Amino acid sequence: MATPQRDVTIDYSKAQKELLIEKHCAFLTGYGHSHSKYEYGITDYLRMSGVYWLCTCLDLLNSLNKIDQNYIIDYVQKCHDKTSGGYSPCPNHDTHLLYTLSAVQILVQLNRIDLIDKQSLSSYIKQLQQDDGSFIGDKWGEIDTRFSFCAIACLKLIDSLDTIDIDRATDFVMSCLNFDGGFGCIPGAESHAGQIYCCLGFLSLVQRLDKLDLSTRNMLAWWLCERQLEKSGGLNGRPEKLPDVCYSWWVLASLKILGKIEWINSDKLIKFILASQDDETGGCADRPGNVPDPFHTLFGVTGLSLLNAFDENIIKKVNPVLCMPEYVIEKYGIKMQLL
Ligand code: GRG
Repeated sequence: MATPQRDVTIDYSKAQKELLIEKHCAFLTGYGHSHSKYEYGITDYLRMSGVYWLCTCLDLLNSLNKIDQNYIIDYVQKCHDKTSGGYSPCPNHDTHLLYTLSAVQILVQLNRIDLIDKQSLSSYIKQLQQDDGSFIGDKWGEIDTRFSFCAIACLKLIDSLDTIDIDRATDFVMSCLNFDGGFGCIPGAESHAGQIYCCLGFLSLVQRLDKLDLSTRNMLAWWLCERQLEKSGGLNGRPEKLPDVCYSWWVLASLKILGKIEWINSDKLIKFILASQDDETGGCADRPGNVPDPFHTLFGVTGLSLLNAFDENIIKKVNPVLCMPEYVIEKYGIKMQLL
C-alpha cells in the first residue's frame, strides 16, 4: 500500500478567495516602520533582503509609491562597504553576497544603478570565486550554489559578467547535479527546490541550459511538479515535506525556466496561495493559518504572477530568473535563456 503524502488539511469552503491587495500593502509598509517591534529587532541580520522583498512586492502590486524611495536608497548606501565593495544587511554588519544581490536589485529597481561602483563591486565578487569555480558568501568561507547564483545575478545586473571565470563557475554548478535531476547546495547534497532555482537561474543567466540534456530536463521537471501535494494543492521543497507558499516561487520559477510551468495544477495552487493570506493583518504565511511575513508575501505574489492568476494591472509580470518586475529587466535589456 502506498504511504499517504504528508500534507495539511484546508477547509477551502471557508478559505480566503480574494486577493487582499490593500491589506498586503499596509502589512508590508507597516513592517518597515515598526522599529520598536521584536520582529524588527531580531531581523537586522537579513534586513537588506527584507527591503528587497518589500520593494519588489509593492512594485508588483502597483504600489511602489507607498514608500519613501529616497529613504530606502539612503539605507542601501549606508550598508555599502567602500573597502570591500560589497553590501551588508544593515549598517555596521559584515558584507555578504546574499545582501549584495538584494542591494543591487533594489538600486536597479529604484532606477539608481548610477550609485553602483561597478568596478569595486565586480572586484568584490571576483575575489569570492574559488579555484573549483564555486563562490563563498563572505570571508567565513561557506560554499553554496545560492552564492553562485547571487554572484552571477549581480554581475548580470551591472553588465559585468566577464569579470569572473564563467566556465569554471558553470562546472561547479553542474557538479551539484544529482541522479534525480535536481541540484543541491554543494556536490552530493540533497536536491532542494530552492537550490534548483539557483542552479537553473545561474544556467539561464550564463545561457548554458544546454548543459542539461533532454532526459535530465524532463526528469527535473517531473521532480519539480511532484512537489505539488494532492490534498492542499500547495508545493513543498523536497519529498515528504509540508507545503509552503515560498515554493510557489522556487518551484514555479524553475519550471518556467524549463518551459514546463503548465505541468502544475494552477487552479489548486492559486487556491492554496490565496488561502495563505491573513485576512486580518494582510500578508501571506507559509501555509493557511500561520503567521504572515514579508518573505512569504512576496513569494505568494510572485507565484500568482507566474501563474497569470490576475490581470497585469493587478499583479505585474515578474521575471522568473531575477525575481524582479519584468518591465525593469526589459528597460535594462538584460537577456537570459528560457526553454
Ligand atoms: C533573488 C529570489 C532571489 C533569491 C536570491 C538566496 C537565494 C538567491 C535563493 C535561496 C534559495 C533557497 C535555498 C530557498 C529555500 C528557502 C527555504 C524555505 C529553506 C527552508 O529549508 P528547510 O529545509 O525547509 O528548512 P523545508 O521546506 O525543506 O522543510
